[in-house]
Amino acid sequence: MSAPKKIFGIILAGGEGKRLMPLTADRAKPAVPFGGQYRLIDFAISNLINSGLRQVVVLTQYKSHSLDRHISQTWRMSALLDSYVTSVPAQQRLGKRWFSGSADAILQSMNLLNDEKPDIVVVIGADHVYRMDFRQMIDAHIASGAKATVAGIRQPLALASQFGVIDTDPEDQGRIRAFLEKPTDATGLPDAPHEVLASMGNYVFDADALIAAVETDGESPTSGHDMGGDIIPYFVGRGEAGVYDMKRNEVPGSSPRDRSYWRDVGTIESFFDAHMDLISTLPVFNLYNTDWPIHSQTVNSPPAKFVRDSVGRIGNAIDSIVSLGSVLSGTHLERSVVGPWTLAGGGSTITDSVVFDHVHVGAGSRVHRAILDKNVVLADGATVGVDRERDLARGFTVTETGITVVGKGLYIER
Ligand code: ADQ
Repeated sequence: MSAPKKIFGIILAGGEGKRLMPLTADRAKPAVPFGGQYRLIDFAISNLINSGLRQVVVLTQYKSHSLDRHISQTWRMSALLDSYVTSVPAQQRLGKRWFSGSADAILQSMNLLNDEKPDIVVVIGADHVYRMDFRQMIDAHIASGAKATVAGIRQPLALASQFGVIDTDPEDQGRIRAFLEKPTDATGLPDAPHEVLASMGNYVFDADALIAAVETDGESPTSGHDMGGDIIPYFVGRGEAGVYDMKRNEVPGSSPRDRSYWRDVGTIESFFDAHMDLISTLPVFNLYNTDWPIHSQTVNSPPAKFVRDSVGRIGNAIDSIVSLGSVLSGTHLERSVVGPWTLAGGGSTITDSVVFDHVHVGAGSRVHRAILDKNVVLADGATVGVDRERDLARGFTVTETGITVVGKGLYIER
């Protein structure tokens, strides 16, 4: 039997997340709150830790303060074990410049690989909601003999321009024969013309091959220094890239429904839809799988509370998630996710919405199909998501399907 491989995890967390504005106005996309008490990066880190990885670095860059704080507060306990999860900010190790792309982020962090000398490097994005057992992907990578393995999942053809699209050799389904980053003219799969095999942005590499690839890429003046745009095509061109199909993935304790759950939450619409997935009665993504916990900051907060207000109106919640520290006093909440320490007053209604932490919803106000960022305050009797034109006139973002987004700390008048 061969000796166990030493595995090192790198989470790429330096992207801007422009399409999630205004939620990314002053935080990095991986630090955007999700599902009440989590932040997006908790899904990536939990998947790696639950898969047995013990050394994980998070490469940060853009507006990283709240992300760094969250990582150190949530994951500091692991320092007691033979393991660590640390965030590493851009340090301009190769001259006075920030990361020019995700491959450059790895090149500039080469000291970490030189110190640890791993055999295998798992490189993943930080902005997806999913459940994945990376042990299976690592085993498949080693068994295949590929130098780079890309995780793939089927997605609608209409979304092909948002993803790296994988084309496999029909004679050898494991090998990638072409990889196109965000093509505008993709064609569907032979057995499913309306679908493509999309890259999930998660990769497993032989460490020495990854080092050689990013160093070669670093010397190219024409490269975009991007993992999807440059590094994966480099391996494909050499016939050294394989695919790991997410459908094979079975995570301990998950039901057949949520087994292959994966969502890119890069847009307001998909971010909103992923929340609605959480609150369905039989969730396609189940947070209650104790065999595969999604770890987050344990806030020292009292339980959520639902009470009548001073005139006897009932505070209740249906098909919803309510986080610790929140109090619904005479409020009706339906099909919504509420973060920690949010207070809602008598006679208010919140429907089909995502409310972050420390939001104050005044008495008699109404919130519908809206995302309210942290510290938003609604005056008594105020409305959001009810009148599209008024929301636009007040400077709020309103998506094509009518989701109103209110940025951090805004005060909404009646
Ligand atoms: P995108 O998500 O569009 O596509 P990108 O913007 O490079 O690609 O982000 C990938 C990850 O790298 C994100 O977690 C981001 O935060 C991080 N990142 C980006 N620039 C960085 C930098 N300069 N420093 C550190 N981290 C950085 C990718 C793949 C596609 C794939 C989709 C799946 O390129 O092939 O289909 O993910 O969503």
